Parts: sequence; structure tokens; C-alpha cells
Amino acid sequence: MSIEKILSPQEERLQDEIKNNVKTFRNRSRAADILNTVRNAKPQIDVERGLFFTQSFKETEGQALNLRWAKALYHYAANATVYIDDNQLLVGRSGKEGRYGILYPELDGNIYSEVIERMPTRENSPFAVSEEDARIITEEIAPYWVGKTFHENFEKSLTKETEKLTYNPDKELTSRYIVNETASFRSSLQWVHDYEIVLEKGFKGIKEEAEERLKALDEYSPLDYTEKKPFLEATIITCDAIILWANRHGELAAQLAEQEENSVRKKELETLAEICHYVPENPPRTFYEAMQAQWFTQMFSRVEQKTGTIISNGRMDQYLYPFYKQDIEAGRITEDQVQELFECMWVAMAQFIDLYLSETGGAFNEGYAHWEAVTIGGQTKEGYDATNELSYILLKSKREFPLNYPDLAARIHMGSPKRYLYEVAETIKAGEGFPKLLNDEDVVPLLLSKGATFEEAYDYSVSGCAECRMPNRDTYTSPNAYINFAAALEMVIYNGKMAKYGDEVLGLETGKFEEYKSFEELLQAFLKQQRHFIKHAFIQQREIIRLRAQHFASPLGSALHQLCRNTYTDIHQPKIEGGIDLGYFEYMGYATVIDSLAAIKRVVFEEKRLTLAQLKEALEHNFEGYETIRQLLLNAPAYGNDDPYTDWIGKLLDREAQEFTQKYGDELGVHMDLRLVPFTSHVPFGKVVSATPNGRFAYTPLSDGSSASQGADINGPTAILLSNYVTKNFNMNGHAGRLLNIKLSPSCVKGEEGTEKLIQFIEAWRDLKLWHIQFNVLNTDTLKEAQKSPENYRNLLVRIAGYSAYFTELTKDLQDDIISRTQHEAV
Ligand code: 8X3
Repeated sequence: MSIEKILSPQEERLQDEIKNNVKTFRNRSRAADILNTVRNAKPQIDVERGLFFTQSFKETEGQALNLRWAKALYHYAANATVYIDDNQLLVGRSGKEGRYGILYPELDGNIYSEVIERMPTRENSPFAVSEEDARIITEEIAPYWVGKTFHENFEKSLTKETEKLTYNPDKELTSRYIVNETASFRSSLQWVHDYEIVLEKGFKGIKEEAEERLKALDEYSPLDYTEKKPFLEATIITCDAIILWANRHGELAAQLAEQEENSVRKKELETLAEICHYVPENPPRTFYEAMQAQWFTQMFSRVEQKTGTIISNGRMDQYLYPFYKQDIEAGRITEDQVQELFECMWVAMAQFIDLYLSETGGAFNEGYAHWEAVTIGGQTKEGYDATNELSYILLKSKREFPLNYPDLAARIHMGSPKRYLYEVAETIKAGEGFPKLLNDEDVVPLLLSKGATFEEAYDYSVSGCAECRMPNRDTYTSPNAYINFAAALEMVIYNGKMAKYGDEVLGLETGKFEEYKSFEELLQAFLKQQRHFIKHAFIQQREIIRLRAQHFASPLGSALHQLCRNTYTDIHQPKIEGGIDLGYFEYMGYATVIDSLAAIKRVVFEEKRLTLAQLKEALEHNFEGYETIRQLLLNAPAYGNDDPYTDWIGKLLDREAQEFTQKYGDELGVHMDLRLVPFTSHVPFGKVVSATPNGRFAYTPLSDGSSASQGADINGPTAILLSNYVTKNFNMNGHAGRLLNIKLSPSCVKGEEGTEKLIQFIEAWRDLKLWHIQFNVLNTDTLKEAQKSPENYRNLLVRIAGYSAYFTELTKDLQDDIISRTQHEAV
């Protein structure tokens, strides 16, 4: 049956843009106008944060770290340029006009001098840098940090055995993509602030509380003097800093208002001036003030530290709802104005870009990605459905304002109302990859099993790609390890070596591949390599936990965390009393490994159509001249098809990894949970792995997350759900998120009938208690066209890992990977 070519709304819009030669973001709104002025600007580096932090750190040596951080924030707040964009209703930018990234030299300032020249021309996420700024970076910022960065000290802390699995010896601190730490390019993992306290008390209230506690300290206690006092002083200085920063925006708004001739804009600027003088110092009185207070907090926490994938915005439809309701009821605001304010925020989000100077950092975050998660729906703390009018406005905004920010995350549960599921499905059908879905039916029980109360578990927020955080209870923020298990498989084939790295023995010498007598023996060798890799990831993590406490502090983040305030402990410290520490390690190449092991079992040991020696020869030649063998392997059973032949292997790998963490996680003092969330790293990880026994060519991407190997899922999307379900060990709690990508053709979700089918598919995913799912609804042809004529497809958004990005801003490798994902023609 031939399938009618149906376009998604995104594709229709793009075709219209091509026909009419439109190069702008088309939407008749204020936010679209602002976006059009910034979207064409090439991302640039802004040096102010790096510079002001460096200046301040030079002056505060020898003082407590959290106090130094607070003083640096104050120095920034007092001196950084403040900006108000034409027509913008929200302010609080921490960098130049257009799109900008900022510097965190405490992390990796030691590599600046070496990499800065390459930034404008590098293939992956290039950044412009002016000559003067390059000079400031190399002469005024970088020299101070050499020998002091986290990056350098972490590398020094590793033993040779761990280091060789981590870094390339010939190129300083570049990853080997085997057991990959991520702490050297982000000082913290994403988490969620307690925004409610900002809205309830304002920073004035937080400061007053700290002042009272400071007065109450025991003046003779060494503990109070060395720990509590700096913590409280840091809190007070940080509150002053953010208030000062906001006031400076207020002053600028007042000045601009005086000069403004357009009476409407003049009024807007006057209002803005008043708001910035009022929040976030005081608790907001209106919805508009609440939005501005939240946004100042968000942006100031960017200045504070480099958080991988960005501090999440939390449950915006929950904490903003009382302000919305009160203003709507009082006739102070309309739904359209609420949507406009949100859209002004989305544009402000899009202007900030997560700048990674290291090659590895860039490779993990293609497409200028940062994950600015906003959560909607789910359940209230009491367990009732939480959907409200704001949830619907946020979904509507996603459909009408197709920008890659925010990363909208919709929580789904058994009681999610039909209208909510319908609007979620309609938004997914728009084709830009939003919202991603998180399943309360999996997440809540897991959080309970970690020791959360029902209230805390029901109130989780989505953060990063697929993580779920409990504000005020989660306390673990160390960035995690990404482990290349396809490399572990390669080390079974080449007895501890990898083709990419020559003769060096990197892993365990598990024996000669050709001599395994049974599949069981070979499987045991793989599991040994797997354990070896996890062991080294945990060793890395132990050092990371120890060193972060010496290198980083987060007085703002700590002021917005109840447990940190209660215990006078900075959030970067290893242990915060009462906290639940949820750390992760990543299983990279899950389907690649499962399919490879299944192919060996079937083709070599059961059907005996190939010997291990023949297989190895074909792999060594990257299947060149061995296409028949490759076809044999490709035809073996593959994960993602609801086939017990492969899925028991997946379950075993999952179980073994969880057993390791249950045994040794305690030694790190955290729950180190198994996760299958790759962001874009399955591409660089694939680039170090030679041909694999599932028929995958050398150095091509690994499978991503818990998705099937590219093109291997041939039984439709429900089968991939079932494979996911079967391979999960629900009776263990040493795991966290599993990211699942599904690509659907627009024709299979066409019309009302298509929406209904999509809802049923989402319900099946929910009932199977799977963690996460996200969709690309577009035609593969569109992606191929965009590769050929990128100038016509600048606005084409695609779903990547836990986020969406502009297709034409990705490297060819990642574009090819997205194209090669199986497109399902029916749900
Ligand atoms: C994306 C992955 O490692 O930042 O959420 O949590 S990570």
C-alpha cells in the first residue's frame, strides 16, 4: 500500500518559508521580533563573568571558598554590563547581544590559551571571539588559573590504570571516550532550585533569616566560626549581589524610559524599572513580577557556576499558578499576556548558549545545546492531578512559538486527564520534538524506594534530558561518568586492546577471542570487562566527589536549598545531612552490545555458520570484502523487536550493572545509578569503536539511550516499548532514567484518528512504566533535503537526546545518525 506523503505542521511551515523565501522566524509576536534580531547573530564568547571572577578571586585568596564565590558574584553584579533588549519584557542577560556563552575558568581555564584561537572555526558549535576578548582571555584570565583548575587537579589524582581509560596521553586532557568523566567540563550536574522560596520570601527574606542566624551563632565555637559563619555571610552577600544586579537593571530601564519616545514602550520600561527594583528582593505581587523574579534567579545561577545542561526551571505551571490565578481573577492580566511573557522568556533562554571549550565538552553538547527544562502536569504533592490552565498555555505556546526553548517536559500519570493527553499528542504532532514525556508511574515509586516521602516524590521536576529531581531533597550534583560498553566488547575481541588505540593494553586481557568455546564463556569475559569499566568510573567519581568540594562553591544554589541552609553546608560538599544523593553512570551502546552478543550467539555458536576467527577477520577489515558475513550478522535477532532472544541479554547487562552499584555505591556514599541517557555522545563514543559484531561499521555512532540500533527495530514502535519493559529490572532500584527516541512519519499520526492512536501509544508507554519517551514526527526526506540545502532549513528543529536543536547546526555525523533512526509508519 503506498503511503500518502503527509507533512507535519513544522514541515508545512518550512515549505512555506522556502516558497516565499522567508528567512526569519515567522510569528507575529513581540518575542518573534526579538528572536529575529538575535537568531542570525553568530554565537559569541562573553568574557565578563570569567574576568570579574578572576579579579575577585585574586583578591580573596585564603578565605573560605563559599565566601570567595559570594564575593565574586557581588563583584560581577556590581560591574557587569546590564542589558535591556528592544521590546523585551523580561531582563537579566548575563552576556552580550545576540547569542552568547560565558566563561568558567575555575573549571578549565588552563586550556584557554591553547583552544581560544580555534573557537571561531571549529566544526562543532563554533563561537566568535573578538581580538580584544581573546587578549583578555589569554592575558587577564587564563594565567591566574593555570595549576588551579579542577580539570588539572582531577587529572593528577588519577592512577595510571584509570587514566589510560580516561584521557589520551598525547593530547592533554582529551577524552578517549572509553570511561569518560564529564566533571572537567561542568562543575555540577543539573538540578532544580527551590523557586517557591524566592516567590514566598524574596531574597530579602532569605537574607534576613541568615542575618538572624548569624547573630545567634556561638561566638566561641570553632565550628560556628569556620563553617556556619562563612556559609551565612556568603548567603547574605549573594542575596545582596542578586538584589544589586536587579536594581541595576531597574536603573537602566528607568533611564531608557526617560529617553523613549514611543509612549507604549515608555510605559513598559517604567513598569520594568519598578519591577526590577522590587523583585527578586521582595516576594512578587503579580504574575509578571513572579516571572521576572524567577528569571533573575535562573540567570544569576548561570553566572554562579557551570551546571551541565542548566538548572531546571522546575514545575512552572505549579509555582506560578497562584500568581496567574490571582491576576486573571482580578483582571490584571489576560491569557495572551501570560503567553507573551513566557515567550519573552523562551527567547531570553535561547540567547544563552552553553559554551564548552574542551573538545569533549563540545562533542557531548552538539547544536549549542543546553537543556532548559520546564515541567508541566503530573501530580500535586498530595497525589491529585496537577494539570491546570498554565499547563495548557505552556503547551499552546510550544505549538505556536516553535523555538528550541524551553525543553518542555510533560509528566504523565494514570490520572492524566484526556484533554491533557490530547494536547500533549497534538503538540508532539507539530513535529519539533516537544514535549518529552516523563512517567510518574515509573519515577515516583523509584524515588520512594530511595527514601523520599510521598510529598517529595510526587513533586519531582524534570531536569536535564531525562533526570527527575526533588528540590530541597536531592543533594548530589557531581557530574557523572559515561561508559563505553561497546569498547568493553571490543576489548573482549582484541584481548584488552582497541583498534583505535593500537597496541596499548587498555582494559583486561580476558583471553584470545578465537578460543572461546561457548557463548557463556564469551559472555562472562564481556561481563568482566563491564565490571572493570564500572570500577574505573567509580574510582573517577570518588576523586570527583572529593575534589569538587575543594574547587567549587554555590552560595546561591545552597541558599535555595533547605537542607543546605539547615546544615550550613554548601551543595558541592560530599554529604549534606538529610539529603538523597542520586548519582549516575551511563551505559553507552546498550543495543550495540546486546545485538553484537546476540549475533555471536546465533551465528557462531548455534548456527555455526561462522567461526570466531572468521568473525574477527571480518571485523578487522571493517567488513570490506566480507559483506556476506555482515549480512549474516545483520539478520540475527536485534533488541527493540520484543524478542526474548535478545532481551534476556539486555536484562542481564542491566542487572549486572545494577548489582555492581548496589555493592559498591555505598563506598562513594551515593546511589550511583545506572542510566541510559547519552545526549549526543553516542556519536563521539562510536568514533573510537571499530566494527562490531552486530554489523555496525567502524567508527559510526553507537545506539543511543535505550533505543534500538539504528534501523534494527523492524517490528514497529510498540515492540521497542516491550523490549524496554522486558529488559528493565523493576525489582532493583540501582537505576535511573532510560531515554527513548521514537521517529514517526507524519502520515501515521494524521488527523484526529492519528491523534487518538498517538494517545493510545503514550498510554501503552505509561502502562509499561517506562521512564521517558520523545518523538520526532517528520519525514526522513525532509532531513535529507536539509542536508542538501541547509540555507532553506535553518528553522528545522529535530529531537536529539533530551532536547531539540536546529538540524543544520549539527555535525554531519549527528545529522546522519538522526536520519538513520528507524522511521515508524504506524503506531
Ligand atoms: C543530560 C545528561 O549527564 O547532564 O541530562 O544529566 S546529564
